[in-house]
Amino acid sequence: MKEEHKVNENSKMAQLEQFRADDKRKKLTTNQGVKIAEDEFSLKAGERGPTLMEDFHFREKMTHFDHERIPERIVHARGFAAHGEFKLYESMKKYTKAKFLQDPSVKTPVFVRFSTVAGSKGSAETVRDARGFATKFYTEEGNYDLVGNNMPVFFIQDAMKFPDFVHAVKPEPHNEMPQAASAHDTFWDFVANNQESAHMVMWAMSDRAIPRSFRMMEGFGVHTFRFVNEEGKAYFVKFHWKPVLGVHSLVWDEAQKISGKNPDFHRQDLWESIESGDYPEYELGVQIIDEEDEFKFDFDILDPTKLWPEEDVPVKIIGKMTLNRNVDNVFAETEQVAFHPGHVVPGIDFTNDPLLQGRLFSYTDTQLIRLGGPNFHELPINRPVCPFHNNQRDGYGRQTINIGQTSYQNNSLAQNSPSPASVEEGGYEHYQEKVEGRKVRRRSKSFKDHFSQATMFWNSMSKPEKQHIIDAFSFELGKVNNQSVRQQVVDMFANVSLELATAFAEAIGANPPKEGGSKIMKSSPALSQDHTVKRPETLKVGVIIGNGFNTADVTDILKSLQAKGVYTEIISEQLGKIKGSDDGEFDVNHTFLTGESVLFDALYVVGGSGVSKKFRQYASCFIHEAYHHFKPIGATHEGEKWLKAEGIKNSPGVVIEKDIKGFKESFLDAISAHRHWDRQEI
Ligand code: HDD
Repeated sequence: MKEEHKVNENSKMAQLEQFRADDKRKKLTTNQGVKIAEDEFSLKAGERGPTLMEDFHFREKMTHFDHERIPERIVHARGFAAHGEFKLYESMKKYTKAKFLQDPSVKTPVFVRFSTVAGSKGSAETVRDARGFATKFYTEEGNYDLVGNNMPVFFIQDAMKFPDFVHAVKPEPHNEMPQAASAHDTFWDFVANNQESAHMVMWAMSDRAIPRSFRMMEGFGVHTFRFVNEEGKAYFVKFHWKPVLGVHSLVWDEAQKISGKNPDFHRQDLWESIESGDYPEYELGVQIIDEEDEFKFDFDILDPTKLWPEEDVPVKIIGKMTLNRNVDNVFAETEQVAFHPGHVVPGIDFTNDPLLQGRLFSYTDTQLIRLGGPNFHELPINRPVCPFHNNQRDGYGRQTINIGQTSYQNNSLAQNSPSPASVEEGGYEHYQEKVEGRKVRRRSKSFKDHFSQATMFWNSMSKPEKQHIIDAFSFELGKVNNQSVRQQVVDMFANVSLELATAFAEAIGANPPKEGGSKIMKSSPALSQDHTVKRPETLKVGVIIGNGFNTADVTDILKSLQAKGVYTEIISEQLGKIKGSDDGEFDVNHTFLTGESVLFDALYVVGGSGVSKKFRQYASCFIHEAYHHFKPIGATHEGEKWLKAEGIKNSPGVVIEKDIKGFKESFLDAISAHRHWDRQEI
C-alpha cells in the first residue's frame, strides 16, 4: 500500500513556522538561555583594567560572530530567492507518474533561487552572464529540484571540463580581476580552444545575458531528462519556464551603469514586486520526444550544447508557478538552500548526457563543504515536507533524534524497518535503459557539430539583436589583451557567421576572417525576443516634475497609467512635497541624485512653471540617457518644450500630444513596447 502524505501550498510554510524566531519585545539571553544584564561592555577588573576570561557572554558573542561566514558557492554565489507555489493545468499522467504532475487541483510549494554565475557573493547583478533559475518543488513524494539557467544550452559537453571552464571565466588568479565579467583573456582563450562553447557564447553575447528582471527571463532545465509513466514507458523531456510578462532585457550601457547605481537591481525588483502583490509568474512548459524518435534529429538530443527548436518540438504548457512570498532571512533560506539535479521523484529520471551525469556528483559534494557536513538536508529550507526515514546517522550538526536500537539493514530487531518500498508503494526505480559499450574516455561523434545551432541562433535574431551581439563581442574582445586570442575568436566565429566575425574583427583591430561562413539557413523564431509577450504591467515610469505643474492633467495621466499596472515614481530636485495648481501636491520619491534614468523603464517629463535652471539640466541628462537606451519618453506641459529643445520630438517612442486622452493612449502603447530600437542618433 502506498502511504499518502497530502501536501498543499501551505505545507512548507507550516513547516518553516516551527523554526522561525521573533526576538521582538524579548529579553536578551545567551544561547544557553541565560538573561543578559549588560551587552555593551566586556567584563573588566576595574574600569580601565584588563578584560576577564570568565566573561562568558563576551566569549559566546565573539565566537559566534567569528564563525558567521560560510564558503560562498563556487559558482552562482550571488543569488536571491523567493517562495511560491506551482499549479498544474492538466494531468501529465500519460507521460509521468510524478505525483505533483497528476492532479491539477493540487498546489505544490516551491522555493526558487535566481543567480548570476561568475560573480562573487557581493558582486553587481546586472553583469553580462547566464542567470541561474533553480526551483525546489516540495512534493508529497520528496523534493524535486529543477536546477536550470535562463539559457537552454551550456558551454561544455562533459562535466569533466566544468572546473576548467569555471577557472577560465572567474577572475584571473594572479590578480583577481575582473569581477563578475567574462570580458578577459582567460575566458576567451577557453572559448577559442574549446569550440563546443560556440552556441552558448552566442547566447551569452546576446540580450539574454542582461535580463531586465528575474521576472522577465525564461528558465531551462537544459539537459534532456526522462519522464516515466505508471506503465514504465519513458519519454525524453526538456523543461522550460516561460515568464508571463515576456522576456525582456536591458541594454549593455544601461546594465553597466546600473551595476554602479544599484548593484542590487534584480533582487530589489523581485523583492518589491512580491511585497506589492505583483507576484512573478512563470508557466512550466515541456518538450517531449518519444523514445523511438531519439535519432530522428540532425543533432544528438543528449548533447547539452543543443536545444530542440520549438517549431520542431512544440513546448506544451502544463502549469504555472507563482512567487508570492519573500524570505524571512536571507542566510537561513537563500544561502542555505541546497539544490541538486539529482533530487528527483519517481516518474522523473536521467539520461546519459555526460554533463548531467557529472552534475549528479558535484552538487552533494559542494554542499558538504559549503554547509559543513552531511546533515544539510535537515536545515529547515531543505527539509522535504514528507517524512523521511533511513539508517543514516550522526555527523556534524545532526538534529534528528533517531530513536531505537537499529540503524542497519537487514535487521530483525525492528522488523527490518525502515524497509525499502516496492515500486507499487512509491519506491524509486531507475529507468531500466539497456546500455552496452566499452569503457572509453571519448566523446560521441554525434556531439561534434559545434556551429550549426550557433548559426541558427544568429539567423533567428532581429536586426537590433544582431547588432547587440556584434557590440557585445566587440566589447568583450576589446577587453582581451592578447592579440592571438582575439584573432582565434574571430576565426572561430567565422564558422558561425562571416557577417558577425567580420563586424567584430574590425572593432577589435583583428584581421577579418579569410575563410569560414555557414551554410545553415535555419532559424527558430521563438529564439528572438522580438516575438516575446509585451505588456505594461510593473514597468517603472520616472516622472520628472517640479513645482508649478498642472495638477488635474498630471493626476489624470498618472492614474490612468497606474490603472494599467504601471508603476509611477516622482523624481524632483529635493525630497518632500512638490506643489501644483489648485493646491495639488505630490510626494517626491527620488531626487535627481538618488534616482537615475537607468533605473526606470520609461520617462514622463512634466517639468513645472517654478523649476530652476539646474532642474532643467538634470532633466536634460535623464532625457538623453533614456533616449539612447531606446526607452519610451512622454512629455506634456513644460516637458513638451524641453523635448523639442532636445531635438527628439519626432522619434519613435517619444510621445508628445496636446490632447490628454490621446497622450495617455499613445504613451501606454509606447511603454508596452518596452524599447524603440529604430531611433536615429542625435
Ligand atoms: Fe551548476 C550551482 C545550474 C552545470 C556544479 N548550477 C548551480 C546553480 C544553478 C546551476 C542554477 C545554483 C543553485 C542555487 O541557486 O543554489 N549548472 C547549472 C546548469 C548547468 C550546470 C543549468 C548546465 C546545464 N554545474 C554544472 C556542472 C557542474 C556544476 C557541469 C559540475 C560538474 N553548480 C555546480 C556546483 C554548484 C552549482 C559547484 C555551486 C553551488 C551549488 O552547486 O550548490 O555544484
